[in-house]
Amino acid sequence: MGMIKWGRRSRAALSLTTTALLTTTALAALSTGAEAADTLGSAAAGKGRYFGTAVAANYLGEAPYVSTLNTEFTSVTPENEMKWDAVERSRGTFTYGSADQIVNHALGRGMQVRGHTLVWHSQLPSWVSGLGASDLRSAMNNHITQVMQHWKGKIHSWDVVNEAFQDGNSGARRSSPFQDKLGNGFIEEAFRTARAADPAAKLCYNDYNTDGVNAKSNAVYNMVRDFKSRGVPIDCVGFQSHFNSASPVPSDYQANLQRFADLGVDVQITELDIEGSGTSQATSYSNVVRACLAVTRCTGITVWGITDKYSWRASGTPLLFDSNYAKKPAYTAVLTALGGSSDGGGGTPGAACTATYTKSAEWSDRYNGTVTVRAGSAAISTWSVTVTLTPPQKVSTTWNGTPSWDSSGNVMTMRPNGNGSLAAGASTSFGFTVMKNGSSAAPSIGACTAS
Ligand code: 9MR
Repeated sequence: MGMIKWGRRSRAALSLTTTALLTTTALAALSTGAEAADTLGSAAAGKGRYFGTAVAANYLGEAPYVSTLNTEFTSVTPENEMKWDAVERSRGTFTYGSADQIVNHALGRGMQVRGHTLVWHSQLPSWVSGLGASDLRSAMNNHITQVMQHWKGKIHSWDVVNEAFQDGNSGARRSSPFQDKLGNGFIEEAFRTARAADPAAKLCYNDYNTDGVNAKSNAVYNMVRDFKSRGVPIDCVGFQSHFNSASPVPSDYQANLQRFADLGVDVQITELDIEGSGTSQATSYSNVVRACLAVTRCTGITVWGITDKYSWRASGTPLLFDSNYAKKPAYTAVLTALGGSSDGGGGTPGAACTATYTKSAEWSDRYNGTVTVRAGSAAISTWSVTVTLTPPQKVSTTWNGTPSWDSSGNVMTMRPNGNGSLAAGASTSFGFTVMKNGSSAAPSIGACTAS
């Protein structure tokens, strides 16, 4: 943790010159007593489900990434490391190193692994697209067989075929080397080959824009119904669930999951992320979790990344942890929807706080910052706020709070000195001196977390 030596002292009130203002709000979940705080994984397990995340091998050396992963999640999906271009970049040469890193990390900690993905038109090496039909058929079947056998018995569910249907109203298959050269039968063939390669793995079809009832999901539905009626092996359907304002959580999301489940397959939410922030993002996340819990065969939820910092659409801040790994209101909403409790007890239903930053003084070599923490419409018993600096800035002094630091030394989490309780609407403030070391950048203030 702290790599920095701390000096702390009290100061009299500062004269405030407001030159910067940042406000963030966090909602804290219902607290059920003095037991330890739940995690996403433990709360989901209480409902008989896994709670997973996409993981990138690149970040497994980053301490807060790994600690958040290990604490909160019970399933992982390699974000890119099992795709065709990662594991068989040239024909017949298989490279499993990065994916193995993720698989070993997960299995060593009792997490499940989702395999993603075997047959997909994207991230496909050009040697595959260049093959003629009969060569392509054997390359596809060999790829499925080799990759599945490498992790035989270790993968909970495989996305055997990914995104094979077109967007829009046609209900048609997407053009791809597989579709164009092998015809409609390629999906069935891929599933049959997959069943033979690792009979213990659940075999999923995975797609996006199939989250509500629409032409595309109808086409997938008809395919799954046909597979079930003819005994083609399929165990699950993945609903990616990438949402934003142009593509919000559909009102018939639950009904759509249910109609697939009624065909006799499991349903899984496989790549959930929802662009937005604050309460509206939190509400959408909560709706997704509630929908899954209402469908008996919805066996788990995977979010498409841990932190907004590394999201494939980072600018939309679509995940549960902000770029400083602070829990967002969406996190609390998910935990609450899963029936979990977000603190160690003593919290108040609806507890919330805001954190407002001002630069209160400035000199050539340093500036002072003040953060005012204000309780929302309910009393709170404690709070925490993250303050992230721009390196090589360093904090030299703090007052009116107890700081702790992440391993980078750039992210300070401030908690109260002693009793942190605040009446509804009441405020307190803490302060710090930032040595500029060449950068006058304002700190970024993360979500205020209250309980
Ligand atoms: O998140 C993945 C990103 O890092 C890759 O650059 C991208 C390449 O296609 O794939 C992203 O993951 C996709 C997933 O594999 C399939 N569904 C859509 C996901 C988001 O694009």
